[in-house]
Amino acid sequence: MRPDLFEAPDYYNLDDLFSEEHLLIRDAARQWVKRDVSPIIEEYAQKAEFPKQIIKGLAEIGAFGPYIPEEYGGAGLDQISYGLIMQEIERGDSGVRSTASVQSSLVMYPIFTYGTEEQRKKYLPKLASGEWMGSFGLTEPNHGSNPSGMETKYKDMGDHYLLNGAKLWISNSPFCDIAVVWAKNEEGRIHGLIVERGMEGFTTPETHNKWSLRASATGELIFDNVKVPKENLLPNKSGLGAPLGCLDSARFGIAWGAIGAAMDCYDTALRYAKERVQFGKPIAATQLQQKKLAEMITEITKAQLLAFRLGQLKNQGKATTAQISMAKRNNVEMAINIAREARQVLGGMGITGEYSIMRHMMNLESVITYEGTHDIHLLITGADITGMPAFQ
Ligand code: TGC
Ligand code: FAD
Repeated sequence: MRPDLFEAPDYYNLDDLFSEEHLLIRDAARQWVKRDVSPIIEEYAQKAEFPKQIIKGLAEIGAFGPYIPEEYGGAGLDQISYGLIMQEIERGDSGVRSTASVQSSLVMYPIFTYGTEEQRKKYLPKLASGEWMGSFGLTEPNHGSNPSGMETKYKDMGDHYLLNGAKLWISNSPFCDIAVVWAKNEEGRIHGLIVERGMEGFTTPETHNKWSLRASATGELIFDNVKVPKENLLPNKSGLGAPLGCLDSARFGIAWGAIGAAMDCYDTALRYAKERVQFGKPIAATQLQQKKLAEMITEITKAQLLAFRLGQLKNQGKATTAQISMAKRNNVEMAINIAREARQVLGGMGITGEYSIMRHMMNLESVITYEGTHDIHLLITGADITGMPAFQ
């Protein structure tokens, strides 16, 4: 892969709206991605392997639990900082951002929000430092968009719970130390349980042959009569609302992250178009390529404004699930469209690993599906504005 020459577009001077702290945090993440992610990520994506050596760096830039209070090892930052960190990481690779999203929003968030003080103290500092890595098990082979139908269940055995079932498509599963798993009790009520690697009957086979998110490890979580200690149940919220609350946080991060992938594709295409000469002039001087580039920067700017306002609302505790859905849906679609257009600007070179665009494009096929598909987010908006859920 070529040297990382990324220059971030800021067409509407959004930097004026960020605090000094936001800019410092963002720039630290940006420099880290340039130094430690860009030079190696293509090779890891090609060989379909998660680069474990970057875990320490992710922890150092505050990517694990940015908004978790410092007393639990988090960075104690606001939501806009969280968004900016996700944006910068996904500028490097969506799969790396996935690892950070899962650790922060889907593992640390539920332990912090629904867990006991003992659970917070036991797990959060180790997750924040990257000493332990977590995964989040909601999706099942028969229940993706409709998690309320989940079949994974646990039984109260007196001194422990007995957990049975299977989760599919789980980011970080092959190497996770713990998994936050959503399962039904005997009354059919959904609860979160912390399952630790090494518990008998718990296995995490890897899912191979992915054409997307190749630098992120994905797998299953299989529970075959796993004895889970009673103190591993997250007691402070139950029902589908508990995992959906985590998804609000992760989807917010994705709305920002997708901007990073789009910015990288745009920046790459702009530079290439200025340098590539055909018919005696740079292709950037042709109207057709300018149309592509001008539309890209317009869409990126709109997405940045949407994310910024959502960040303000989230900081105030006012962002609704439907507002988060709209931003996730809009920004991921924006990014995938830009990746496709940017790939064309590079002609044949666009399909090679010399440039990041094709990797972003393939990654975004997962991003547009996970954390709620593009369709499901449209239906969430539809239900919100009409008051008539059309899921069933
Ligand atoms: P519905 O009837 O709407 O709601 C059930 C209960 O939950 C409450 N609720 C929420 N609570 C807190 N926060 C939210 N955001 C909430 N949304 C809903 C709701 O009030 C209700 O409470 P109660 O007390 O009345 O029971 O549920 P539904 O079954 O109709 O489903 C709605 C739907 C389709 C929107 C939901 O199931 C959904 O979002 N499906 C998509 C599934 C999904 O996004 N899965 C993601 C899996 S994790 C993942 O993909 C990680 S990728 C990680 C990475 O690598 O980055
Ligand atoms: P389905 O729900 O079967 O959907 C198939 C199609 O039907 C989609 O187009 C969908 O939009 C459409 N559809 C479904 N319902 C409706 C409806 N009511 N109306 C109209 N159309 C509908 N899950 C986790 O729990 N943890 C993870 O860490 C995780 N990581 C992932 C990593 C990757 C790389 C991928 C690809 C997925 C991951 N997922 C994870 C799972 C992800 O959340 C699901 O794939 C997603 O929610 C969709 O579920 P599904 O794949 O079963 O598709």
